[in-house]
Amino acid sequence: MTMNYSFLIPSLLILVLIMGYYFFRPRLPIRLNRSFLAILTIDICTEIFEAISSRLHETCSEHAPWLLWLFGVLFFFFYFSRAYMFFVFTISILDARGISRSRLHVFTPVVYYFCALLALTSPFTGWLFRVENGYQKGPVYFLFYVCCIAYILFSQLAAIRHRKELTTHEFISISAIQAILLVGIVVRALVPNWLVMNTFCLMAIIVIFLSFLNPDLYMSERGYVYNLPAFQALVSECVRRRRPCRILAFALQNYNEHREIFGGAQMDEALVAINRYLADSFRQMSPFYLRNGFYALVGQNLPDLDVLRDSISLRFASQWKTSNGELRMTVAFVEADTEILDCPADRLVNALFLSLDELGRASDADSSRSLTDSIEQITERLEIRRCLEHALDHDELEVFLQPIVDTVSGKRIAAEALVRLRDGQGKIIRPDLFITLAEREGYIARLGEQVLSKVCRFIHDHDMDAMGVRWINVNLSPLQFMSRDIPDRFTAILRQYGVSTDRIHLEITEQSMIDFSLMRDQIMDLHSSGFEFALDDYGSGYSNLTRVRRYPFTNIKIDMEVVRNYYRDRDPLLPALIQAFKKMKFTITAEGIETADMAEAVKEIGCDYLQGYYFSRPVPMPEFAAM
Ligand code: G
Ligand code: G
Ligand code: MN
Repeated sequence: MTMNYSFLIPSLLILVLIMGYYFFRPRLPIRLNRSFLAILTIDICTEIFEAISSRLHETCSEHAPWLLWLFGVLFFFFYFSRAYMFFVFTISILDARGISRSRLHVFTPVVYYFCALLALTSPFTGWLFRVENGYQKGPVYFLFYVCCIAYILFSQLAAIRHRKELTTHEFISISAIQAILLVGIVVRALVPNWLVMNTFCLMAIIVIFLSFLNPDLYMSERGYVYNLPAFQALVSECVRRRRPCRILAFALQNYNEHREIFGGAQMDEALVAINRYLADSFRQMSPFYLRNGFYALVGQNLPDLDVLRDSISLRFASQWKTSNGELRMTVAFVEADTEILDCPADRLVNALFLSLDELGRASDADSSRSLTDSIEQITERLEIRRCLEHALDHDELEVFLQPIVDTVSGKRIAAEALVRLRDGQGKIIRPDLFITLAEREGYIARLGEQVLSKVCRFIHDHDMDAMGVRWINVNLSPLQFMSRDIPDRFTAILRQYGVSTDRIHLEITEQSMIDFSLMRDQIMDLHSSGFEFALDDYGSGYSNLTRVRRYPFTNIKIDMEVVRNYYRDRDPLLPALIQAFKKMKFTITAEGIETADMAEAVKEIGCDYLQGYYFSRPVPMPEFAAM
């Protein structure tokens, strides 16, 4: 049988080209890259041994049998290794996405070990192949196909199992690789002397290269250094494999202000210069541009971080040349050691950004801090989120009520509902902590609805008139207006408890009163359903009276800081303002009343309602009912 080398030789040449490219371009020290190098190497070896053994087969009468045995064994050994390596590569992709290994992966190498052993022992057993007038198939030669097909199946199963964690593009690429390999096996079985499997392997390698290893996927758009996805991949691999890795990150201080003053083009030039400086000066490390003027250097055996920091500080003491002149920037550093920190990679990266954000805004140049504090902060935030999720799921948010007192009668006339959350030990978590978190992470709508439901249940269960309580104020976050159906949902909740809308006043803080038309529409909608509105914390934000008049507020709550300032200085501004508001038919509530004197002072200038610790702190609902 004569062999056809016209597929094999071009494949080999292209492989050498890809290999050269791989070494020439920058590459991250992660497992994905090493697996790819392993595939390339094993594939090149397989092809070389296939070429040699095919040639030996054609000219077998001229060679000693041991030579045929040797290259036969080498060929089969590498052939099995290649099939296995393609599978290992699929696992590395999953690994790079932080997908943990399953039980499947424990026994998958077994097929490979078995086949490799079969190849290595063939000279003694003759099971896989024999040397007899060239190569002859042994009784278990079919395992040659079984092994390849098994690993193709394993790869595809792993991809299907983790379909959700992969992007569509990744999933399609992995599937395409398996399809190409499978077609290769079939063609090879049909026409073994064409040596065509190598071409299909090459195609698979090209798909891998284009989809997963193209260095441009991992390089910063301004060149020379890696980007954020590369940083996440490297750090998560170090953390997961407990590979010691040290990070020196730094922030260009006031980066955004610099960008505004000097312009994007100039700043980009400076960043390119910085990238180049980092890539040239710290060759033994991986330099990254993260975002927003944040950089990081990562290395396994970094030299002393202090020395590194000093050398960067020194460089930043002088200018960066741009085409229009020179730019000077200050930096501040964050240091981290993944071994010492011992926390999940995504938390580490979040904490790093938290620190860099702070340092980027601060002005103490060349300062340096360790990541430990930010990690604690992030951990605390996660704990708060856990408690919040639990409370939302189990209807366990607490609502406290603080009385609002009528200045004329001196009796309570209303209340403000204030949400409370407890941690695992029953300690109250500060509302400003969990409300901003709820707003940032998308829990605020559920939180608001649970508070409203509990307030409505309270109204339903009690004789409000007997308690002298005419309405209850409920705080609204501006983010709650982002869902279109808030008017419907609110009226539905009231209907469920048979509460009429005039029992509920909705508070919106002055700071959140940005002009945003959806919010205005929704407020108008809610207002026409009968809800009244109060403007909360007046005087703490931009006091634009024109804007206030565009909304249907009936009550204005003077911020406690403003009340306190008036009580101290008796500045005539507040009385004048209150007179103006009263002419506009607003009622006025003074917040933060802590003493009888304060109550007297604000009563004199015309406030209608008072709220504060002097009358009562916010208290649990049963306590409020018993007052
Ligand atoms: O009592 P206290 O520390 O809870 O209030 C802190 C802040 O939390 C207040 O400014 C108040 O507006 C806000 N807040 C309290 N309860 C709620 C609520 O149910 N929803 C929203 N959006 N904010 C609330
Ligand atoms: O921002 P808003 O007005 O919605 O929140 C009211 C906040 O003010 C709540 O945190 C409440 O606990 C607090 N508060 C209420 N009365 C007083 C008071 O007399 N003194 C102080 N320091 N805080 C008060
Ligand atoms: Mn309020």
